[in-house]
Amino acid sequence: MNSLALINEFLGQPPNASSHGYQIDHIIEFCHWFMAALFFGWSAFFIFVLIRFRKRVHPAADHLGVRSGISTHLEFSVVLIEAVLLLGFAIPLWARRVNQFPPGKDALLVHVVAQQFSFNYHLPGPDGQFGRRDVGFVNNTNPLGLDPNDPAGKDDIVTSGELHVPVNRPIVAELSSKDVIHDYFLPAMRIGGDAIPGSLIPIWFTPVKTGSYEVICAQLCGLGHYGMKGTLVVDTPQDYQAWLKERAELSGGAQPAAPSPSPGGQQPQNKPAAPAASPSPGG
Ligand SMILES: [Cu+2]
Repeated sequence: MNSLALINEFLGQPPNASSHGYQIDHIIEFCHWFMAALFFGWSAFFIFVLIRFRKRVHPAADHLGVRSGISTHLEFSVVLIEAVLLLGFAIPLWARRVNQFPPGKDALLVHVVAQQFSFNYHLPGPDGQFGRRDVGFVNNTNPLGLDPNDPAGKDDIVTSGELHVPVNRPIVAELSSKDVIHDYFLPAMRIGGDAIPGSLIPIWFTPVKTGSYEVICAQLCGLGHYGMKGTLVVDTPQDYQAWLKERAELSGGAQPAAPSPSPGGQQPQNKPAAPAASPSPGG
């Protein structure tokens, strides 16, 4: 077992399954060894000071203090190492995540819509185009509010809880939320991002190992937060196509009966009607 696997196991991290994850593991690993060195270094210094300046040998206080420059050099080295970690590794790694998205054609785009307490997924289906969504169409059978009148949305795939992705292909997940702030976290992929109502936040990663991985919500989002888990299944391209086909058939069969909004701009039937007269507080 190498030191990386050792630290991972110690921290309870699942093994990395994404192309960039080893870089994050290296930073985590280095930080932990560095902190361990600081811990032992400062502990040894503390014990040294207790003995060296004990009262029996120094009955009167020495107000001049330390005259050697060694502590300054030590402090400066620690600051330097921390600056190199931050400026040389952490910030460039983060910048690559947020600035260098894979080109559109190579990547697979998935819309992830969080809600209390599950993650919904919206895929474009065989036509490669996402159908329009509107909050007015949201109901129990149409959790994402797909517009039933938009032809681009007819073949769209909407699923909840489990997402399949093909291996070795960049995945861009565009995060949003229907209610409160959630966080779409894929520990094995070493990536995560907040899902914020009213925002679209893209994250990307490339899975490099097939298998089944845990998806968790990493923001305390309500009473059911502890159970807000899902599964990311990384498939071979063949298995992924089979899953897509299966989902497309299921979605096609279960397409919500169009609650077509009438041309007059009336609310869809399923949406609770606004109260005619809301009691004004204190009125
Ligand atoms: Cu949540």
